[in-house]
Amino acid sequence: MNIEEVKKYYGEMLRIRRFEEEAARLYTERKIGGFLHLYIGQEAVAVGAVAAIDLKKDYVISAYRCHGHYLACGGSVRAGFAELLGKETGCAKGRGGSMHFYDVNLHYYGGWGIVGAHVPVAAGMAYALKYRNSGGVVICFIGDGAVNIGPFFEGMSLAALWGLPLVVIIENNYYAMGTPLHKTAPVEDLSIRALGFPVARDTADGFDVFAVKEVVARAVERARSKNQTTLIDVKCYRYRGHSMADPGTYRTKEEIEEKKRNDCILKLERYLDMNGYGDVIEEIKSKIENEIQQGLQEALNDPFPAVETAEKFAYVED
Ligand SMILES: Cc1ncc(C[n+]2csc(CCOP(=O)(O)OP(=O)(O)O)c2C)c(N)n1
Ligand SMILES: [Mg+2]
Repeated sequence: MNIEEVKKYYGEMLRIRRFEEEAARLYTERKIGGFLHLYIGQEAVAVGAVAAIDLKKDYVISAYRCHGHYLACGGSVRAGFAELLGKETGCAKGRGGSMHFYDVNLHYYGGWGIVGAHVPVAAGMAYALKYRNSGGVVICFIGDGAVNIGPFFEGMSLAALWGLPLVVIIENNYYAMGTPLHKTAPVEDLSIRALGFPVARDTADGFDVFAVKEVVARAVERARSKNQTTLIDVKCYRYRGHSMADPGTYRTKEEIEEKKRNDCILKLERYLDMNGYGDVIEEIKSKIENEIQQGLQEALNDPFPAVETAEKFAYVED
């Protein structure tokens, strides 16, 4: 492993985890309205995938567990917290909240609350990139719960038919709310669905940021050079409940502890430690902590939107 890359991805994953831990705290303090779905445990998927693309020309879109994808695309900690808090400085001007992070400048197109609904949107984006000969690719993150829903099939069918530069990543964390994977699919590898469209398929270990990067890079190359769509099953796990309102009675503590032993961040921390970079770990931790605390304080002090603007920004305006 390249040590500079290890440091970079370690920092990026830690940044997401610390953001999520602080978000959980804000939620229990009742400072955040609506739902809050945390990404803790799955950080290697967003960071590994985004490491494989070029955000100058490529685009990212994801579901409602979206804070990690936004941050991995270079989203600001302050604008993220501000969005959760409903502040004017939020990345969606405080109108979207937890499920609707968004930043067109970063090429991050949300943050979608309806399961599977963004797959046809991703196909449309990929169509536009191909039509304009831009050389760009779209990465679309979905959950394992999305592969049984109509829009998934509609988007994938068109992607196959039109040969779209699209990479669909199934973040297969084994659960859709409280429903375990074995109750919704006859196999664990959901990339099997690729055969029916057909599109290319692959799998990756979502606890290993380098493995995710490698597999996504291959798919991106296929999309860029041959306009071929790929469906990737990435095995991962969310340590927290589906949302903050979920007591998680459908799985055991032992199962969660077993998954945590393979944690994507601890793995890189151990690697750095064993190779004599203990001081680097502390440096990265303190840099991230400063960024998190500063962004959080700024967001807490930021203003709420003015009441008279309540109806603005729902639609594009001239
Ligand atoms: C069309 C639709 N049906 C139901 C819901 C309610 N719902 C919200 S999240 C979710 C489970 C999705 O699980 P998965 O796709 O595996 O994503 P994960 O939460 O594991 O990240 C459901 C059924 C919804 N948002 N949209
Ligand atoms: Mg799931």
